[in-house]
Amino acid sequence: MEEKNFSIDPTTEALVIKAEKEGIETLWDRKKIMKTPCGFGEEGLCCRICAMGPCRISPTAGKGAQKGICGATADVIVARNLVRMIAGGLATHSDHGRDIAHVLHMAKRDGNYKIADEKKLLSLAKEWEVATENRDIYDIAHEVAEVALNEFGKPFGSLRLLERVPEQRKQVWDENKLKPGAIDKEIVTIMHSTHIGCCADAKDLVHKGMRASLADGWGGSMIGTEFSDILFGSPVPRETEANLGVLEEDQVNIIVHGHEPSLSEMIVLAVEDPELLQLAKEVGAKGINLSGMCCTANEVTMRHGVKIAGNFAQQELAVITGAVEAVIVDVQCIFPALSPLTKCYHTKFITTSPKAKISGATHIEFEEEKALASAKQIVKEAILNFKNRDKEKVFIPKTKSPAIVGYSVESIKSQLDKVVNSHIDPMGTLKPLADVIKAGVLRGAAGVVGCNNPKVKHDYGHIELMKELIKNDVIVVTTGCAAQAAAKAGLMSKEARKFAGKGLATVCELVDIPPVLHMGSCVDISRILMLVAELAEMLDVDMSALPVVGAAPEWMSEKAVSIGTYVVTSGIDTWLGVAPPVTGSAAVVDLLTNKAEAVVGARFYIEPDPYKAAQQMIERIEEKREALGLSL
Ligand code: XCC
Ligand code: SF4
Repeated sequence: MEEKNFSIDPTTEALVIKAEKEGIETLWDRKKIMKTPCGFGEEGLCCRICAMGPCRISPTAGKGAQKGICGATADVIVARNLVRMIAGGLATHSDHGRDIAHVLHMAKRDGNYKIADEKKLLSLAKEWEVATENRDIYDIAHEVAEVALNEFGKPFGSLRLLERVPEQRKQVWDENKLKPGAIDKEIVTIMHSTHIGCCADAKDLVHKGMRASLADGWGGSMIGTEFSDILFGSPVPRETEANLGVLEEDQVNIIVHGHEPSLSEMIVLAVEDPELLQLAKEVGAKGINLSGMCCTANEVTMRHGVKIAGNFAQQELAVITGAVEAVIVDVQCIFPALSPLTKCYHTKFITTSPKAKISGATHIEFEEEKALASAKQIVKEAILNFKNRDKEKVFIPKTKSPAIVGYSVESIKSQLDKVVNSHIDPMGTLKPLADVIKAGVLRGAAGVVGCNNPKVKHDYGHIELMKELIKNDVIVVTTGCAAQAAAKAGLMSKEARKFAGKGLATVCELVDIPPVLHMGSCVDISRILMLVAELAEMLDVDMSALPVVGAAPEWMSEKAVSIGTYVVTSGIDTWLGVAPPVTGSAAVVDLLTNKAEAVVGARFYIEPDPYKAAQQMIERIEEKREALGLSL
């Protein structure tokens, strides 16, 4: 790694230098070896859907293959590849949601998993017409869970949670046949329609992708969020710290990494177990220090203030500190590289999900029925590993930042109530937020979400974009690895007001919030959807009319493709910092970045430069304000 220009995070630089000295590779080394990416793949023009191929076509070069062997055109190949990515993302988020619903289904008063937010459960029961009177709360929970589980495979009708959108949006979806059916069915339909010799119409394929994506945001992801809140509590604002400096030299360091809170919640309990704490002392540690990476970190920081060790691109670096006793993972966004890497240090790499076994890792299956016992066993392994730490190899960067996290829609409302409407008559609505947007004190709101991707300087895309937006009085809500970038950069501390424009700074002061709000993990983008839906209802307009925009500056996963698509299909313009593999088809690019607007009222923008993207987002916000006749 000669050029050290791959991250704006000082811990990242420092640890990559350490890795180099120790002869250890990181994602940036592997990226370099990869050289130029395959041009066909990058443009979406490689099809390996059947064994007559793979077919790689060059429609623009004017020579070589113009069509696949079956006759599939560039438009068809690109669209099929894109919607398969959507199906992949939808499957991943939704299977997570399903798992959480299963956990609620087995929750018991005297079990490992209990109900933490009865109010939310009861309101969901009411919404789904589950009887609540004179019933045991656990019976209600089990029936609500069953209703949710049926959303995955029901033979008729569309999804119940779609009822949450304002009338105007329902109409858009009705008119354009965009309402998805059962969640699993949407995935199956895409896999079927993209099989060799099935759907060969790019427009129709993209339409299918848009419809399916709604089953993610307003289906599987939303179930994930709702049920996690019911089981583990709806987040409220709390303090935490972020970046690799949260690791402690004299403690057993355990990192939870992955996505589903069912595992991490139990680890949170296990590290507080007096016997295990005693054991930690016996092995010479001062305590057990738990921190998280990726969305698991977001889940446990939102609900317990567990510290954030870092985001996606930092998972290897955590191990390279030499100070981590165990990395405990479940599903998604886990580098297979952690397996050989952890062998170069003393770190135990523990997989726990039957869905994500990784060769070379220690697999301790996390059994939900015996959840706490499994969690304790896993933590014990970590403690016993403390003695194997090689002090010579330890280097923990000092950098960390304070952050306030925990902004669920409910907590945003109660925060607004606290100050704006004083203590007389709490409204429990977003009205104060709608009012400051109407008045122009805030110009609008932006959701900045998504991953890290070595095609973008680590965290640069997120941070520069967020700073530009808040400087211009656009409040930022964020989830996923983008949220962790913000926490690390200090944008979630109260002091971050100094980066905000005058209007936003005033609101932050009045309402006592940072200018960038952590709303959770990636499934929690469903919280952002609900926020926008309620805001639209408040102003009695369609969601697409609001001065609200979305962005994924450093996205990389199929999940992100599904997210971007459901955000656009929900009427919110979305900026991507990395081009998706669709540029091989002018028609598909035109559908996504232009024609979509006539159908759903929003479209994609592709803009790698965060300053330009911010400018475009602000312009779009101002256009929407003008159309609504809001103050200039
Ligand atoms: Fe994964 Fe959810 Fe992306 Fe981060 S933001 S890299 S998908 S952890 Ni979801
Ligand atoms: Fe080639 Fe068509 Fe088969 Fe794809 S489906 S590999 S384009 S023959």
